[in-house]
Amino acid sequence: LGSAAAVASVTPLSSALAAGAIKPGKQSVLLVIDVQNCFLPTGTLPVKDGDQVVPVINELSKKFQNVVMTQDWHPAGHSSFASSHDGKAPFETVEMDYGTQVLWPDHCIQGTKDAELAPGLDIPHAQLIIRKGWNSAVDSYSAFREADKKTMTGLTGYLKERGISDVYVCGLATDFCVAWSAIDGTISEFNVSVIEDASRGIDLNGSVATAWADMKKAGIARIQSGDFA
Ligand code: VGL
Ligand code: ZN
Repeated sequence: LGSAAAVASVTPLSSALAAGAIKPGKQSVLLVIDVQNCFLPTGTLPVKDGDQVVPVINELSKKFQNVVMTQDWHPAGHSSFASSHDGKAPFETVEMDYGTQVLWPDHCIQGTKDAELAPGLDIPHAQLIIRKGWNSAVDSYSAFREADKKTMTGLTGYLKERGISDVYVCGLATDFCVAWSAIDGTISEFNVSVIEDASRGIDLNGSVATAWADMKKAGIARIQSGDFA
């Protein structure tokens, strides 16, 4: 009958990262992006299967001492809303001072139920919730820096002051707030990884594939929740 040696001989060699290799320490943070009602399938800017990240992130968060979350947090009439631009529909674009802006349905309005964190999210030890997109004239996909590419949110300083060097990003949406946060994290000189199965994308015209290519170019590791010990 099958000996231990026979079993060992078929151990796969393919995985770049051994399952269970990552053990986050005090220099690591889990950055949970925009897991809010607005981005769940029943929200105002639904992300397909967005609700499926919730149990994955809950389990993952138990492996981190440090957890920071973000909340997309727009005033009514925000300039990223199609409803603020005459003749524009959601998912069209407009030119702003700071570049091309995708226009969205009204979403994540400050103080509304839609903007609340997903009710299933269970991360009592999260230490900071950073709200972004509150400037009515400037969007902020990134947790680190507004879309003008100049105005910092304060997250870089917070993490550096706490001695954190390794940032693990997950949440919604892979191709917008997750990717922009990850890339800005590398600009702030953190070691950044994105946890693919703890994230979901919106995918406008192939934007998920573009985001992964851009993140690869930036040196960001593409990992899975199963890569953690
Ligand atoms: C997001 C579009 C608009 C996101 C936020 O969280 O990815 N996307 N606002
Ligand atoms: Zn938004």
